[in-house]
Amino acid sequence: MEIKACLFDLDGVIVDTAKYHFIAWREIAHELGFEFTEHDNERLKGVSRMRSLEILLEVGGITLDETGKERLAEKKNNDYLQYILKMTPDELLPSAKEFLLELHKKGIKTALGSASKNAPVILDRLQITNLFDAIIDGNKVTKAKPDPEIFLKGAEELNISPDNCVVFEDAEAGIEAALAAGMKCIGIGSPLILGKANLVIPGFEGFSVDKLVESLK
Ligand code: B16
Ligand code: MG
Repeated sequence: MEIKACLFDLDGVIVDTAKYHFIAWREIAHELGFEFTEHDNERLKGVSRMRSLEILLEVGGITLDETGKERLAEKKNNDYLQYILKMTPDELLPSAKEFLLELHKKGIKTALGSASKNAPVILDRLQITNLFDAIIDGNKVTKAKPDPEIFLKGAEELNISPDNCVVFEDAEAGIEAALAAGMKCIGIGSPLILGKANLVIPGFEGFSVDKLVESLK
């Protein structure tokens, strides 16, 4: 295949925001009177804010009406924002920025495809907004991953056909979304969880555009 664009998930691929999501959700669980563990938090990765709250309530065995849910989701987000507004470029995952820069140098387009409605703030804090030719975040989609909508919109904004696109994802639902979009997919993390991807790497350290091209031959 000819690679004309790379699309990136944010949390778990470019930066680890999961730790801040965890602190903010755990605080909500404590207020409701139950414990929320890091193991439980794994279920929230790549999932929308409202769906995350529903999973949290499921863990605590709590039922709430829509107004109650809206109030808690807003409270969690206000807490979470306090953490991400303090983020610095040091929090970029190793070699992620270097890989984005290499893509630009080689004329390969880039897009963000993140479920997070806070993605623009995070990119700004990390000082990498200008490294993306298109930004598709949770405000621009109606269907969550594994639906391919987010990546198809990214390809459309870049004006590149899905068969010339490669997605980088850390969540199983994201890999399914990429494959359903007709794109190739590189998993970031463990092959045990991301086995459906075309290739799984632990991160961008030691990775390069040449290695990407070679692996998709
Ligand atoms: P927000 P990604 C996802 O980011 C997170 O993995 C997930 O835990 C979070 O609930 C979701 O963003 C929504 O985030 O509350 O900021 O809109 O992996 O899709 O980049
Ligand atoms: Mg992710």
